[in-house]
Amino acid sequence: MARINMTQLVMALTLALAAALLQGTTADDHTVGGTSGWTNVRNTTFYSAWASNFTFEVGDRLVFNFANGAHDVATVTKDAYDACTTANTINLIQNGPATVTLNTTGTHYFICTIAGHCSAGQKLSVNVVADSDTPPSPPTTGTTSPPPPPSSASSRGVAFAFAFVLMSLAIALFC
Ligand SMILES: *[C@@H]1O[C@H](CO)[C@@H](O)[C@H](O)[C@H]1NC(C)=O
Ligand SMILES: *[C@@H]1O[C@H](CO)[C@@H](O)[C@H](O)[C@H]1NC(C)=O
Ligand SMILES: [Cu+2]
Repeated sequence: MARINMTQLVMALTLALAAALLQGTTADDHTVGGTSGWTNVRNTTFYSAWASNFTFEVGDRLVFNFANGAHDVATVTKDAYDACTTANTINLIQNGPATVTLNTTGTHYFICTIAGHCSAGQKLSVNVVADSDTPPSPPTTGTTSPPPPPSSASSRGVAFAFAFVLMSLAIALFC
């Protein structure tokens, strides 16, 4: 008997979808430097500016695109990052493209060890935070059931588009 207000229904659906989307995020790949890749950009703010566009979570991956021999990816300490020294390199990857999984929280430091590149700006520091999408702990009682598969990036994209359409409809109904 209750009359359903169409606008309220759309708003409720949109909110429910938004909540589902926030829980559905998965590990992301971040292509370092975007289309420029991992190169001697001769610009000391370039990679920090790139990194400032993203939130890096445990489980995310950095993809360093470079040609073998032209560059490399050294995982280093903060001191080595600041001074561009290669003596105490923690890990060195010489084959590109290279994918590095961010396994721990805190700041991770990467430089290129080819002479002159780091000091010219080919260095990256990323602050890694806890995964926002840690699944809730399973119930301690009852039969065990497999966890639901994480939603794929493409299904999230479709859901985002759907949410956008619903939001536009709600706004159109209000105005
Ligand atoms: C250096 O990189 C920053 C960030 O991408 C950019 O805004 C700036 O224009 C660049 N500087 C030069 C000289 O290209
Ligand atoms: C991150 O964890 C994966 C899987 O355990 C491992 O293969 C990889 O070497 C780790 N990466 C680093 C930088 O420790
Ligand atoms: Cu280099």
